[in-house]
Amino acid sequence: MEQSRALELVKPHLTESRYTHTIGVMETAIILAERFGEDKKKAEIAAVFHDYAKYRDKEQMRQLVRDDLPCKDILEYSSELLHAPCGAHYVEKELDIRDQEIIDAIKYHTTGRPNMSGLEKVIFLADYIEPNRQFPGVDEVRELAESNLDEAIIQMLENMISFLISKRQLLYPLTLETYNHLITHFE
Ligand code: DGI
Ligand code: FE
Ligand code: FE
Ligand code: FE
Repeated sequence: MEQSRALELVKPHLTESRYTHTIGVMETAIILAERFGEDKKKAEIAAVFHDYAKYRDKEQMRQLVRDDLPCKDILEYSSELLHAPCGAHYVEKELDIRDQEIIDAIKYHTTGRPNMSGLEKVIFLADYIEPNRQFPGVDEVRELAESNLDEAIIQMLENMISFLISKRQLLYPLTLETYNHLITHFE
C-alpha cells in the first residue's frame, strides 16, 4: 500500500494531534528500520496503523476481546491496553491487511512481549521516542536508540514501569514479561 493511501485510510479514525503523533511514529519507524536492518515498508505500514483503534468505543472493544480475541486477561487491566490488540483485529478485518508481521507489530505496540521480532521492537520503540513525545527520560532513550535497539527498549520499559508505579496503576503481566525477557536475553 502507498504511504499516501495508508495515511488517508487512518486519518478519519484519529484526532489532529494523534495524526501528528502517527506521522512521527511513521518517520521514526522508517529510520529505526533502516538503522537496525528491518523492512522499511512494513515498518511504515505498521506505524501508520498502530493507533487505528485508539478512539474506538471501549465497550465494543471489551466485547470483541471477550468474544473473539485470545488476550482475555487484558480486561482486568487498564482500558488503554485495548486499542492495540483490537486495532490489529480491525486493521485485518476492515482494511484487509494480512501481513502477520505487521499485524503483530500493531498488536503488541503497547506492551511488547517476550521474543519480539525486530519489526515489533521498531514499532514499540518508535511509538515512545517519536519527536512529538515528551516523557521524562525520553531523551536518554533516544540517545540509546542511536546504537542499540534492546538497550533503548529496556530503558523505555524502566521509564514506563516506574511511571505506572508512581501513578499506582496496575502493571499488565505481559509488560513485565517483556522487560524480564529483554534483560536476560539481550546481547
Ligand atoms: O497509544 P499511545 O498513547 O501512542 O501509546 P501506547 O499504546 O504505548 O500506550 C497507551 C497507554 O498504555 C499508556 O498510557 C501506558 C499504558 N500502558 C502500557 N503498559 C501498561 C499500561 N498501563 C497499565 N496500566 N499497565 C501496563 O502494563
Ligand atoms: Fe497506542
Ligand atoms: Fe507504546
Ligand atoms: Fe501511539
